[in-house]
Amino acid sequence: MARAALGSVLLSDPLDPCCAQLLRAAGIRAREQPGLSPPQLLAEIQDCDGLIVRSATKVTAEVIEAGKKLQVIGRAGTGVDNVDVEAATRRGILVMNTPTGNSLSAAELTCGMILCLARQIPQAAASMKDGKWARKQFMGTELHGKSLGILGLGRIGREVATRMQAFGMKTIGYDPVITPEDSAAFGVQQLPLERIWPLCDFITVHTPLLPSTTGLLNDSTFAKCRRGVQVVNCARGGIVDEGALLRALQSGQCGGAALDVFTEEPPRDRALVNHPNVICCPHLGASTREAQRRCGKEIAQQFVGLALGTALAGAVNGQALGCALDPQTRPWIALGRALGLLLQTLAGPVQGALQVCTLGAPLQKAGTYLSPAVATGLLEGAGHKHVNLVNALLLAQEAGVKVTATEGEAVPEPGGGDSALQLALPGTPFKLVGSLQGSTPVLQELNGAAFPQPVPLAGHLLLYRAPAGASPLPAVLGLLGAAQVRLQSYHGSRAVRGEEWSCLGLSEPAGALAGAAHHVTEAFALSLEPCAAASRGAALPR
Ligand code: 9EZ
Repeated sequence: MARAALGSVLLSDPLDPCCAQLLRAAGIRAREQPGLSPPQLLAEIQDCDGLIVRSATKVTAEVIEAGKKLQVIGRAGTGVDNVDVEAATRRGILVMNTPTGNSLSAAELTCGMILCLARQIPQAAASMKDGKWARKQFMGTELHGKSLGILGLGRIGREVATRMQAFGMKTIGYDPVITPEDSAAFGVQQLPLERIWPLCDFITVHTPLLPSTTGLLNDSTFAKCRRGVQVVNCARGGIVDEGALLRALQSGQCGGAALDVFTEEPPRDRALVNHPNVICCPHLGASTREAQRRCGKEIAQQFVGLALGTALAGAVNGQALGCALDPQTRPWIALGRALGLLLQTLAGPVQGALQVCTLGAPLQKAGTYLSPAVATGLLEGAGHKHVNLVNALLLAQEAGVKVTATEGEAVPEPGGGDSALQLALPGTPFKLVGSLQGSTPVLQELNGAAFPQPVPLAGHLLLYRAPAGASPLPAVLGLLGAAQVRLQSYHGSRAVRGEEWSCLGLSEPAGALAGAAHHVTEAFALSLEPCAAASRGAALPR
């Protein structure tokens, strides 16, 4: 495949200078054009291979459609709230972010908020600026010995925990994906949420915004808290339900809240911002030079890794793509694609269920990247243009193919290793089994007929089935000779139900050999890229 790489990348927001420097050092043209108007952006994006944004640029479906050459969109920061990921995925455009670059800055702001809540520092400062000396109004609480509930124990939650432990706080918490042993290592005792609520003097949230975390603090959970609990949200607007928070503040059930994020930004409803026990910032969690520099550097490094085909980090919609860069999994992706293409060639327009079954321990969980690989081959075989590992499953679903991945036990196959990939169309005879020989994809079995010598899935192939013992090969060879096509390999299957399959490797595409159909029951031609041309160096391998 041609080395597509990344020619030109547009940086449409203010980013740390190191971002453009790192791109240029890798031979990528970096165009720094912050502050473009939406029409200017639509014009500038047309000839760009990549786009990097921070928060200001809204990467809408319209922008994505205008980016005819666009292969990758990077966000220098956590989350991709300002990118239409669905529209990008449909176009096969990879979306990346830098999930960790902001963590320390977010954790530090959170700790600052906890200290501010405990001593009402912002309110006291405002009172001083207002010309007052109001000492009685600002009696605070000491953090030492108080309990801090940390909901979400990823990178930010644990940095908050270790810092607040230095103030003598007891840190308890909950996270469904972190084990109690892991959290004990950074001094957080995990408890079920129902036990956490009544124990906390302070609660801070550090979860992504998901259906399961939206309104994590609500009327019902506030009611289970200690009276006067203080709450911090420096994560995502909506994790603390804003209506419930206002009601809890008004009743005194909540003694104070610190908000860096809002469901609507900037918030048009100012009721929370104006409440005397609320302190707040305009989404400043990542607003440090260090975090900006780290995110700018990380997104540039991720673009360079992609351009060189060496690594894929921070991908939001490209799990399968990352596996395509791994030398261990890349041949399996090539196999999936080849089997998908072969299935499409044999079965014609595929509709309904397509089962992708991975056999053997080495392919555990491989369905997540082999399903898109199979779908890529299937859609390419059906004539779809612009299919890649990013959009294949979405496009397959829209074409009426529901790909399901399952896992099974490996059956030792002649010449195969201890793992295999099986495709089946339930309710039809179509079933393919393939594996790898070294790093070459091979076909082991076709509709139940095993090949004693597995068939390399590369180059130009002619497959046909004929009654067992009919020996149409001489006639087919005659046709090949007449068409000046050389035979490079021959593989025959065992007989099943009185029939045998033959697979011929040819020097030229076998399309002209439709005449073979006179000598056999059924014939199929397909061409696959030579294995060696796997996707090294391409910006977006298929
Ligand atoms: C949910 C969570 C944490 C949480 C954290 C993450 C998916 N998920 N859910 C409820 N990463 C605390 C309470």
